[in-house]
Amino acid sequence: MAGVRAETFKLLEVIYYVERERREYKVRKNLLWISFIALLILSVLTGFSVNTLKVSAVEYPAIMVVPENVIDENLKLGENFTVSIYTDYTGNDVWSYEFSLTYNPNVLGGINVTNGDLITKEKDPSAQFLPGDFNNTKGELSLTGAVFIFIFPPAPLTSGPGILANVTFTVVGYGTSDITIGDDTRLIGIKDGGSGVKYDIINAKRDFDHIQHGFFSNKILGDVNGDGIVDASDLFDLGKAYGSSLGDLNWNSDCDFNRDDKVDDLDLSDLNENFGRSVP
Ligand SMILES: [Ca+2]
Ligand SMILES: [Ca+2]
Repeated sequence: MAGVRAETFKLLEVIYYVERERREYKVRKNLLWISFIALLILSVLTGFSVNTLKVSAVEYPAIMVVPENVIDENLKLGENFTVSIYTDYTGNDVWSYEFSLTYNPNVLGGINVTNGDLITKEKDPSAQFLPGDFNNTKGELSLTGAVFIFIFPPAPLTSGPGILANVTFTVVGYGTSDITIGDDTRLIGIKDGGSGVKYDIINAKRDFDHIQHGFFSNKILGDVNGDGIVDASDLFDLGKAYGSSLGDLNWNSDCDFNRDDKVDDLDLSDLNENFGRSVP
């Protein structure tokens, strides 16, 4: 009898031990899950904040031509259009800007540059706009800028985003033109509320990947070689570049009518639609 009791007791002890182990395992497992989920949440949050930083203007300020692409076959000789030079910078230490542009003088002629809304007399009476000159033989707008004049610090400052300037072109030919922001382009700030040092918030030479150039085309979509007619020779060129992406050996930007850095069915369908058309 005593032996049976001892055996039962032993068995109970084993059951208790197993049960305790099971519970501890469960707790450990739960803990593991909790830390796993916490880690997951943390990584998602971290990833999210990294993504937010990437798109945040302050963290990645840019100077850009807006609109980036002016693609319009109706912009024929003598028609005008205007692009803005814009910054998405949201900091409040902006003191001055300067920029230059180059373009294809066979297609575009610069006719007017006016100050934007970033550095204006409304913001501070000391604002001065210094327009550059167009050289329509070379296709250049020389350094154009605006600045808050000051003698004693603190300097008047403003905050972005805003338009540096508006540039109006007239169409002088049939074809395409890059509208390229020059290396000497800068958005300039002054630290410590206008009492500190001047510094380049954006410097086109240093921060070339913070610059978005512009593009113009009045070619008929499909006219790869720009001879004013969409025909078999354009189809031949597109065939050679078909399936390529920017940077590929057979890449040809003239075949990328919708400017999405790929030559594919979308471009082929543009060519198809206009096949046989020519400039009047
Ligand atoms: Ca052609
Ligand atoms: Ca394309």
